[in-house]
Amino acid sequence: MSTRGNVLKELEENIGLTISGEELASRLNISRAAIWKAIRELRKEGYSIDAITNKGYCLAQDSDMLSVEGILTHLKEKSLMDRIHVFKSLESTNLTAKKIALDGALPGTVVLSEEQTKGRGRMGRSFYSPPAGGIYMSFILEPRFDVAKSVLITTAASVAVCKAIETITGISCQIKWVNDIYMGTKKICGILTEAVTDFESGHIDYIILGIGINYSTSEAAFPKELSGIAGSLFEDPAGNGISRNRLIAEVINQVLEINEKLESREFIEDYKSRSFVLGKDILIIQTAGLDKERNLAEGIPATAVDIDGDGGLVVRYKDDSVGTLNSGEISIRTVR
Ligand code: BT5
Repeated sequence: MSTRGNVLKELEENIGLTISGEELASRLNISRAAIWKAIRELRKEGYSIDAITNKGYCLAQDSDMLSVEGILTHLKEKSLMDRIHVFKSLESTNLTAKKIALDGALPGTVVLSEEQTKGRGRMGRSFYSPPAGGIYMSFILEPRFDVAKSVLITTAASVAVCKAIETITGISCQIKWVNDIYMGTKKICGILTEAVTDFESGHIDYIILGIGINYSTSEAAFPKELSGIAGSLFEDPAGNGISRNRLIAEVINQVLEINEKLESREFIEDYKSRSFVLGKDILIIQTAGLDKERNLAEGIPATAVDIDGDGGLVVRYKDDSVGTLNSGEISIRTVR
């Protein structure tokens, strides 16, 4: 790690506390001049670091700059450090993750960006991703088994994100099948799972799991068309003093843990208990197929009755027949 990285790691591990230049220099086995140079570099990047005479340096408690070092402090698996990549601005973290996967990036790699200029949702929709206050991240994952089950990965990831949010912030969220996470009536997170396929063999090489969380994006930062739809975990731009790095690390911890145990499907019960769709009357909006126009306008009324072992939504139609929705081509609206 560079001197800058080492100094940042020490400051992140002691966020809100003052460490003397002498202490830093001896821990890192470098000169005090080198420490000072690194501090200047970090300040230039935007870190708020106080230099307190005769005491030392202190990274402000409410510092919320995304960094590998800040994430690493809270990461269970420290060896993943080299697989975390933080960018200032990207079109889409899913797109970059796909590109680096094709260039040989290892499973477990995570791509993050402060903002996305073309954040993607499902079915050609967009995910609004302004800078400051958002978390936009994509995992490169190995397809563990039949990828037709990719809805299972989305299901598992929804549980992982809810658990991470709960652990770090104490806020409980609910899941709308299949990929939306809500706090109260507002969507605060969306998940997009995509496959990277070998063009010749058709074999799925990687799964790209993209997660977008509105952490402390202000109401005013959302475009008009999202008002009443999108919300954020925190109104306070400083996220109530909890850094995004901390939540990101916990999301990584939880996603990797749940992904290891995907086949056991243990998380399905957890998913069900967080689902706000089960037991409700819904409209199935079929966005693919011949009936597109009609279905978009009217939807098919049904009742959501269960989540099956593959993350599919079991529904009962008005004629009492039962079916399962597995496709990502379907979205659901709760009847108001
Ligand atoms: C999603 O699609 O919700 C999946 C979003 C995945 C975003 C992540 S961010 C990291 C990674 N890189 C990417 O490029 N994407 C992933 P969908 O279910 O299709 O929902 C899209 C709809 O949600 C839009 O049509 C809007 O109505 C609404 N929406 C857009 N931006 C939003 C936001 N920031 N917060 C809440 N709702 C939003």
